[in-house]
Amino acid sequence: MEKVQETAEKIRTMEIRGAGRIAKAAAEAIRDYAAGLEAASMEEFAASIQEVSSFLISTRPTAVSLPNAVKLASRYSSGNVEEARQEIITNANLFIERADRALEKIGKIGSRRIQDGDVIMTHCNSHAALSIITTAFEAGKDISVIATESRPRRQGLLTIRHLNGFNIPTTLIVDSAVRYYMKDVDKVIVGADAIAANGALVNKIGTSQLALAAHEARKSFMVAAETFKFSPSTIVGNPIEIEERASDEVVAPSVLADLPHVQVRNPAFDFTPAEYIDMIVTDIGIIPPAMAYTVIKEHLGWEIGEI
Ligand code: RUB
Repeated sequence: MEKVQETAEKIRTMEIRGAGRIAKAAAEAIRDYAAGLEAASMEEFAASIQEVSSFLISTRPTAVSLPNAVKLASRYSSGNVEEARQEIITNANLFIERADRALEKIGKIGSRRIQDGDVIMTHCNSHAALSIITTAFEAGKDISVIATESRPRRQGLLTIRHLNGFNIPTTLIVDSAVRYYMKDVDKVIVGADAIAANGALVNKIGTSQLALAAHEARKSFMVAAETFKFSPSTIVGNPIEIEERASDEVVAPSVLADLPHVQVRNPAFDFTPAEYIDMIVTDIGIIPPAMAYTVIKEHLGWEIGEI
C-alpha cells in the first residue's frame, strides 16, 4: 500500500503528470500492489483491489486515461487468488507495453501528415503530440515549433526542453500570443486528457482558444491521443469533470490578502468541440472526431465505463 500511496501522491502533486504517464504509473502501482497482496480469501483480494483502484482514480479527476488504465490493468476473471493476481500482473504489463507502442505508432502515423517547412504550434506538454513532432523531425523534415508557456504550471518549459534535446528550432510564447502567431503556423498539434463519445476534446486549459484561432485562420488542428484517452462513461451520459486547482498556482495568497472582493478561478482543462478538430491521430490510425463512439465501442471496450 505504501507504494500505491507514493504513486498517488506523485500524481496529486503533479510530479507524475500528463494523461499517458499518469495512466502508466497507475497500472504499475496496481500491478505491484496485486503482486504483494496477502489475502486469505477471494473476497478479501477483491475488496483490496477495489479499494486501491478507487484510491488511485480519485487522485486527479479529468484524465480519463487514469480510470481506463486502472480498470484495464485490474481486470481478472478467476475466482482463485493466485490466478487473479497473475491476471492482474499480465493485464497491467500488457497495458504498459501497449501504451509505449501506442506513442510510437502515433508518432509514425501523425508524422506522415507533417510536411517539410511546417511550423507547428503545440500547447502544454503532451508526449503524444511530441511523438509526432520528433518523429517527423527525425525523418528529415525541416520543421519548427511554436510552444505555449501554458500558465499557470508552465508545462511549456518541459516541452521546449524536450524539443531542444532533439535540436528542433523552437519558439516559446505566452498563452495570450496564440492568435497573434497563428498566421505563421501550418498545423496545431495537441494531446488529450479525454475524448468524449461526441468527439469533443478535453485538454489543458487554453487548448480551445488554439482551436478557435486555428479555425479562424484555416489552419489544421490535430489531436494526438492513444485509444485509452477515449471516455467510455460519456456514452452513458456521464460528464467529464474539469479539475479546478488551487488559486495559489495563479497568484500568491499575500496578493489576495487585502482584496476581499476578488476570487481566483483555476480550471486545469477545457473543452474543444469536435467541429474545431480536423483529425485525431490514434494508435489505430487517423480518425475524424465523429468516430470517437466507434473507437470506444469497438476498440476500447465500452464495458469498462460506469453504466
Ligand atoms: C497535461 C495535458 C496534456 C495531456 C496529454 O496536463 O493537458 O496535453 O495530458 O499528454 P497536466 P500526454 O500537466 O495538468 O497533467 O500526451 O503526455 O498523455
